[in-house]
Amino acid sequence: MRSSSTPLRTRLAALCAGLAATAALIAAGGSSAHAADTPLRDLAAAKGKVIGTAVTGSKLTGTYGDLAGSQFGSLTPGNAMKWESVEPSRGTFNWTEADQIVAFAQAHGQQVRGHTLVWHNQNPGWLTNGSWTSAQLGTLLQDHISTEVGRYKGKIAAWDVVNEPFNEDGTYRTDLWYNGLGADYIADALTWARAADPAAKLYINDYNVEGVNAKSTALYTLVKSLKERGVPIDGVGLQAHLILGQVPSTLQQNIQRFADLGVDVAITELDVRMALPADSAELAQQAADYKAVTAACVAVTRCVNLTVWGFADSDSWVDSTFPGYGAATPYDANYAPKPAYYAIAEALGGTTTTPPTGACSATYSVVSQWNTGFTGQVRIACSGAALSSWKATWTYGAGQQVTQAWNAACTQSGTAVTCTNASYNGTVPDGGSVTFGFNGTWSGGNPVPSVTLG
Ligand code: G2I
Repeated sequence: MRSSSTPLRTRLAALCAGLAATAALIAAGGSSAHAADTPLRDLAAAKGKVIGTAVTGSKLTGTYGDLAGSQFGSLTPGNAMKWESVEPSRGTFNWTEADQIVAFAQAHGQQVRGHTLVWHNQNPGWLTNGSWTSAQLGTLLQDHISTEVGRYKGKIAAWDVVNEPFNEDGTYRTDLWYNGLGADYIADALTWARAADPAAKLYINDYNVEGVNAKSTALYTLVKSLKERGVPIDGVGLQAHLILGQVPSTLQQNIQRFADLGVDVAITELDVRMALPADSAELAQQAADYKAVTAACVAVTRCVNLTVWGFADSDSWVDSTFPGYGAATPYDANYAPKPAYYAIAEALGGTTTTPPTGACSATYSVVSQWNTGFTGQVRIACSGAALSSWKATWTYGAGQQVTQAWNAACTQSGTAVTCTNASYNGTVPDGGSVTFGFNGTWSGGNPVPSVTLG
């Protein structure tokens, strides 16, 4: 696209300039190019682990799709495989999103963790509002499991067969299933799932079972007894919806005690929520929390998978569920990796040159362009770091010339442009951004330059 002069290439250059953007990262205390770092899925594989993320099928394009496909070795449908999603009306099935996620995973060499078959939540109204005998309920459940597991037979690495069966005190949750079928709904569901796909690993999954406590001990006792009875149970899922600074000190010990029962363990829904707005201290603590959880999984051979419940802050259940809390995932809402991302990478044995204190990035874009002129802008955004003054520099490769700037003082010498903050916008707070604009001239081509922040 550089220095092109034919009409077609000129049009292409203009199009590219309008669409493309480039970013330079500066990190507090150092610099790095995160794009060159080894993807998390490769780091995890080298440790004998799989790292995964929950996903929404409709979002699997653009940057979201690129990151989901390149950084993660397994995908969990966040909602698409739940009963209300797949059978909204009795006997009427909708597999569209689930199929899409499975196809995406196959195209990207990823595993799929099926989620979830038996749960107290997100069941269709026709099921929860119905009045069923125990026998009818059992048949409905068996049919549901046979149909869904059968549909994806051979394509699902692991199923969260039973989700959230316990109360906090370790008693059984008195939901539709327990009330209608008794505690053996769990053994029956596992048995039906095994019959429908003998190759899939079958899990029981719950929250607040990460540390050793009454709830996790009830789960431990259940898994032990299922094993003793010969019921098919292959794994335990620890959801790990954590609060900042509250990784249980007994996490690794708890993972190990399940492993010692002869089952796999997965961290299935990891996120770490914090009070908003996120500041650099919180983001550093969050990085430490992600690192501790990842390290605990790495330390136990049978901890086979670590999945984050959404990889970007724009795709998390937390913000709407806990008003005032959020920023729970490893990427910010603009898909920039946060300190937590680098912390996971480091716990998986990766070396990153970015300190876990965050970074600021500059993004150049062409806002509009006409025959010989254009308007450009640069957005400087910080996450986990902050600036009290800034300077953005770039080199034009196709003879462009800045003629006028606003919200910055810009000078151009030859092809080199230097822009510094105005008196009123030198501060870029952690989690904030500053934008400045300029007009310029171009001819032949207007490629987007790389901006350096310093
Ligand atoms: O609640 C967090 C997770 C706890 N463990 C089991 C997971 O399956 C659960 O996931 C969340 C989804 O991430 C949310 O996306 O489950 C929520 C429901 O309990 C999901 O939220 C629901 C909203 O409540 C609905 O309003 C919405 O229609 O997502 C639905 C689909 O976007």
